[in-house]
Amino acid sequence: QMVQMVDKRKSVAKDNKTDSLPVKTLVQVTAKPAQLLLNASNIQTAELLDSTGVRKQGGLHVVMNLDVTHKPRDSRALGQFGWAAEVPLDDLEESRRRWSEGYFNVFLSEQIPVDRAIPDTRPPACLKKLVHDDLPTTSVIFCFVDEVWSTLLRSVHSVLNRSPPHLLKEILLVDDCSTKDYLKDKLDAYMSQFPKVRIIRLKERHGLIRARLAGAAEAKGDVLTFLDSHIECNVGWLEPLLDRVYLDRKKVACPVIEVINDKDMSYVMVDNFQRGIFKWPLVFGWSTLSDDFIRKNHIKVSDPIRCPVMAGGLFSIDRKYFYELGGYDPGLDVWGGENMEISFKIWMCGGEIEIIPCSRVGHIFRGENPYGFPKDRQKTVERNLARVAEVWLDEYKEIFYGHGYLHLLNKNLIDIGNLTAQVQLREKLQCKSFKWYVENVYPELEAPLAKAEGLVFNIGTRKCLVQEKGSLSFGICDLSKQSQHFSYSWVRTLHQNSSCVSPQVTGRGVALEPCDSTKPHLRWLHKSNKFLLEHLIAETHPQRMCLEAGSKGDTISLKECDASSTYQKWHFTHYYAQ
Ligand code: LR7
Ligand code: MN
Repeated sequence: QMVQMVDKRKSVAKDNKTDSLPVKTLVQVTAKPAQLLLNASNIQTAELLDSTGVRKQGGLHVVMNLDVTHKPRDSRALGQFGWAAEVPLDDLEESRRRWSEGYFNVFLSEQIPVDRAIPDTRPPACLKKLVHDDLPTTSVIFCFVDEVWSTLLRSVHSVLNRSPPHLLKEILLVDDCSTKDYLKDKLDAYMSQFPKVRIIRLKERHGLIRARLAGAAEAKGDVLTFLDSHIECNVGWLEPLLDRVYLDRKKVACPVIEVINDKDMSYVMVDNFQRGIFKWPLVFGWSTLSDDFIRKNHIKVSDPIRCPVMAGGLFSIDRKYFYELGGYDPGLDVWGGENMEISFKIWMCGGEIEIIPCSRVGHIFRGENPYGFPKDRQKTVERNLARVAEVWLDEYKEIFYGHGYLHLLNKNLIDIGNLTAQVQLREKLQCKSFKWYVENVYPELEAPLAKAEGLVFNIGTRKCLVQEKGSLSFGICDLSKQSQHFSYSWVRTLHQNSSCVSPQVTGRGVALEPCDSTKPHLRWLHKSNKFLLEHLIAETHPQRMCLEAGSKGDTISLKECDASSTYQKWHFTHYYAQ
């Protein structure tokens, strides 16, 4: 039976490292759930449940697995068992007024016990799964700014109540310079009853990225576990995460992130087989594994799922490994982009990111940030993303910029800060290329390096653009001639190799000059259905200027755009994106 207990999952190909691990003693996940049988119709009137959460009598309809806190549960308490709570009519006004304190139902949250039970949403197979008996310890790091009192407490209680004490080294609360009074003396006093909880106070607002780094610097556990400050850890959440790190210190383990409803505070189970992905321009999202993929790879609901990127807020990572990776880029400000940074870094520099279905944590998803940004929110996030793109995306960064971020290329207007240390780190760690990442970790990503390429056919002259000895002309279209191959890039340049088509300073001529993605005058607007090649700098001018072929098919120049002129219509052989 021992052999059967060894981790032999191969959720995605190439995950065979763990097979060779020696078999050590395996133990049951400590949060062996109490099976709670509830009578759905009786629950409103039920008195206290016994210490395991089991009610002894009654007609039993609903079967739920709840956690094993050894305290009686008041089944009448609001939100108990993760059920939806309702605001009494008389309090609607107040609950609406207080919404913006956290951008969720702060009023309701306050009425819900800080240590409520929630349904055990783990796939049934998890209950039989064993973990190693010599798991590493962890420091749990919560950083927060002006977090709502009740949710901060519920987050901490869920960790204290549902983590095996011998694995929980400490809980570090990093206060990112909150302004709320209750987060000062009152919080100190409250937390002083828990010897494992330590509060670290930052003297100035650092943002969540540097706040996490400050927490990590103080941590003494073998593993760092980062959590948002409005979560509820489910039963048995910790051991499966630590077990993955134990199996391979370069595995970074994320729980399944479930939903604590912002309106009624109910705990909602999420679908299985979801992985973290991104779309351009580096926008995080979830994607469900296809049935086909699940079948072909024999993936079971309890198997780890390899993720191209993590959501960001909730994960366990070996402490020393975190530092080997250089932690986060400390140049990232406040919020955003750090999940992309750490994800690319982990994969490209030899690690792996997994979602562990047997580990589940609820999170309040909010429509807005309940705290201010020291600088403009949009500018902060896009600056962070530009740093990540510059350091990690190689030639693919043009795709990022091409999706609405061309203005970030104007280094005179936007200062994304110094990247030397990050670039050096990538060299020192000998990380793989982004091309490798796309091909091996996230092959589903659509990442064509040009928007269009091939011959540039002019509809009026029926000839193709040619580059000869550094100048532009026309010729009979011939795919076999490299001199006729051009690309239309994501940064909107029309180029052949590193020579870009550029309007001349004087007159209306067009020439070639070395490409430089930061130069706005090298940008052209072209859509496959509009055919024009419009000079982008002209966008703001009263007269829009477009590339036009001379009617004899030998000259090329800039003319006022005229959508009816076939001499201004151009077509590439291949289009990869609109
Ligand atoms: O300046 C700040 N200082 C902080 O300490 C800003 C925030 N914070 C704290 C904040 O109090 C909270 O505890 O940092 C934590 C995360 O901030 P949220 O809850 O406002 O972020 P989020 O849940 O909206 O966003 C997700 O993306 C962020 C990008 O930077 C972080 O990675 C969050 O941790 C991350 N949250 C999750 O991954 C939970 C699941 C969300 C999804 C998908
Ligand atoms: Mn959050």
